Amino acid sequence: MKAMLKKHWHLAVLWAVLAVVTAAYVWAARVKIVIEAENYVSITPSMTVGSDKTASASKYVHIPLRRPHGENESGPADTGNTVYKFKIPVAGVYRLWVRANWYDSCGDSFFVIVNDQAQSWVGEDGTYQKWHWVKGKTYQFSAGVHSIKFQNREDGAKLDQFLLTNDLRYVPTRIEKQTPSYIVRN
Ligand SMILES: [Ca+2]
Repeated sequence: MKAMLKKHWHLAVLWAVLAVVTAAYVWAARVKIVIEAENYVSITPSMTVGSDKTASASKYVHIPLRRPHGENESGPADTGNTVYKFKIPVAGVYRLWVRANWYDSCGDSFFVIVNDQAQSWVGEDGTYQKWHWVKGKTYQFSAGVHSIKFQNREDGAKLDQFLLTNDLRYVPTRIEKQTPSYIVRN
């Protein structure tokens, strides 16, 4: 055994090096982009900024409650929205997460419009009146600059932060740190 180890020690070294390189590559390819909702490129009413000490950086954006609060499927009263731009470093499938606070079951979602094209939505998860992370859909991104728009779908919906990650197993649980290096400001 000793003789065999002596003979093949270079294979063990090679294996160890390969393991480290592979781990480093997998780690480097993992991307998490976090943007504060109030750190938008543009904002269109009725989307507006609100203050709350329990929100990250004490600010959020929201579609204010209307009187009367929308309780039917008549559709949103306006196209109030915020737009964000960000840099995707590695092409792939990314999961959207939003840190949201919904008023009730008639105020618990946003339209999500990626690159002014695909319209989808996020929300309707059944948790109300508290900040929490809501799992969104997945989107295919090429490497480069992209945009995302959160648009009025129901009044009473608040957005604190959102997150995009190509680590599809990642589940955010608390306030995340904003990642300025991925944020495009124009
Ligand atoms: Ca915030």
